[in-house]
Amino acid sequence: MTTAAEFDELTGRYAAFIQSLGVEPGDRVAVQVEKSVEAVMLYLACLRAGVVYLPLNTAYRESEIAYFLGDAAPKVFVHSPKDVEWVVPICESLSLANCFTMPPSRLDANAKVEEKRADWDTNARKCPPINGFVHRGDDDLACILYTSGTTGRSKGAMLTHKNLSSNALTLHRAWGFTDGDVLLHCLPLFHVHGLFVALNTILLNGGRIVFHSRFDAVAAIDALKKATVFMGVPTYYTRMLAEPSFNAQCCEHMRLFVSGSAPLLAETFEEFRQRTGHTILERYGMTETGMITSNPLHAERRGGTVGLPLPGIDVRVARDDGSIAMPGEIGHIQLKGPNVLAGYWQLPEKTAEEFTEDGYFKTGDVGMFSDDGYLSIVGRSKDLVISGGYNVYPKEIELLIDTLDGVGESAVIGLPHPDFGEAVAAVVAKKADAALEEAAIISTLKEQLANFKIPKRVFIVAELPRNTMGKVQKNVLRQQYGDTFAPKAAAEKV
Ligand code: MLC
Ligand code: AMP
Repeated sequence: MTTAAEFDELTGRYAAFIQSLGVEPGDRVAVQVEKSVEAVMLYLACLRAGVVYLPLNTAYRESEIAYFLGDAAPKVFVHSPKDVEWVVPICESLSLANCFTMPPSRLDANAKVEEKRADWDTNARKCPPINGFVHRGDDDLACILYTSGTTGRSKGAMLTHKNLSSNALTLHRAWGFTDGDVLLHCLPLFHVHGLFVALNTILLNGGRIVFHSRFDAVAAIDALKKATVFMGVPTYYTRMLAEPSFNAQCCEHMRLFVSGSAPLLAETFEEFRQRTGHTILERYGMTETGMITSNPLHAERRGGTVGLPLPGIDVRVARDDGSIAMPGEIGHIQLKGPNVLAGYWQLPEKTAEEFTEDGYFKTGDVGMFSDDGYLSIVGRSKDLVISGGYNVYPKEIELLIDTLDGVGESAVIGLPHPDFGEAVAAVVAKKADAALEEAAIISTLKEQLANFKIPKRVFIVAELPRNTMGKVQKNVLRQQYGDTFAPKAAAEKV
């Protein structure tokens, strides 16, 4: 167990170590490490030292990391010791001298000297802690989180201290955090959900955290008896429901279950209520904006909706011509508020494109308000697949598949999947006479892309369907391959 006093002291030491490396306010510290208490302390130490924290998904591969480090030009990179072999050459090529390792749990006394020399925690613990924190203003950058883009190029969302603090304060109030709350934390630490929504609210509460390094349904169910609040993506809920032993008794001490990052199916919402007596509270957000809407804590939590705009956030649904849609009318979801990002890192033009002329951020989600103000998301205007809560932009994968020998063109789509909600699949049109194999394409992609982006199936075809304008009809493909992962189809394939 780590106490609050230890946290205070150790984040002070980590912050002092950051300063000793010559990292100044505004400089970036990039981090790609497994989930651990030390990783949480590093995040907080960056905020205390006034530097910009840049977390990276542990699934990212060498070429992806090379891009992020090249783009963000951090002063420090903290990574997993298992990746040393490929990290060192990247850092050398970028003249990034301050590279440290952070293993999933603290180095034991028997660790080799060379491991300790590079180990972040071993070095940082030697520094006398800083007092307090380096003052930063509301509009100063706190974090950069990369999010993939429809063009295939990832963009760094620049989040300010105001973005983080306003959202944490709002959620803390909206979800009724109180003395004695204990959060069961199973989410990854490199995305908005696990890092800001879950951590910031419970830290603000001064509450305890039951900390799991990854989500495991059986372990999570067992830990619910020690917790009062749980947050997860819909896959966490379907996996818990798949455990026959999961019932109301397991949730006796629980006060609140929150779901987000991807659509919660109506059947999951209902089954959870029947099995546990708890109504999941669904909320909606984005990397660029933190949380936007939430179902209410005390009033009706309406399944199939993402609830009401959070206090202080102005959410509207706009028609194609920019005018405001009526309740019940589908349109583009846009918002304004203290939670909206400062812009994309070094991409002022891209930033401008994502805002309307009157300053509303365009989410790329399509939805509608009910008469009484509940928002429903009915689709996306952006070509995006959300798999197990991770965003996958088809363009990035298509660009890579199209470079492979024998490929004419490709279309990457999301298909309904019982575990991940949506799963990535690729339809590849081969060149005449080319011999393409699904397994070979998948294994080539695995070398270059994070595992959650790898298509679960690749279908090889002679040509892709097109409309009269010549545009590939992804809707036709989604229909054609729609039952690929349906339980029945999967059973037949075995
Ligand atoms: C893992 N795999 C996935 C996957 N996660 N495939 C598709 N989608 C995913 N999300 C694959 C791996 O590549 C591997 O394939 C196999 O599944 C097993 O890997 P694993 O690591 O053992 O999987 P597991 O631990 O079970 O992880 C699944 C998961 C995890 C659902 C628990 O993905 C997860 O924790 N997702 C949460 C994502 C999240 O935090 N999103 C928030 C974004 S913030 P193979 O072939 O190698 O065996 C955001 C804003 C907001 O969206 O509103 O919150
Ligand atoms: P990210 O870029 O990872 O932050 O993902 C943001 C996207 O996740 C949003 O634009 C939505 O498309 C989606 N999303 C988040 N929460 C929900 C939800 N509760 N229901 C449906 N989609 C959601």
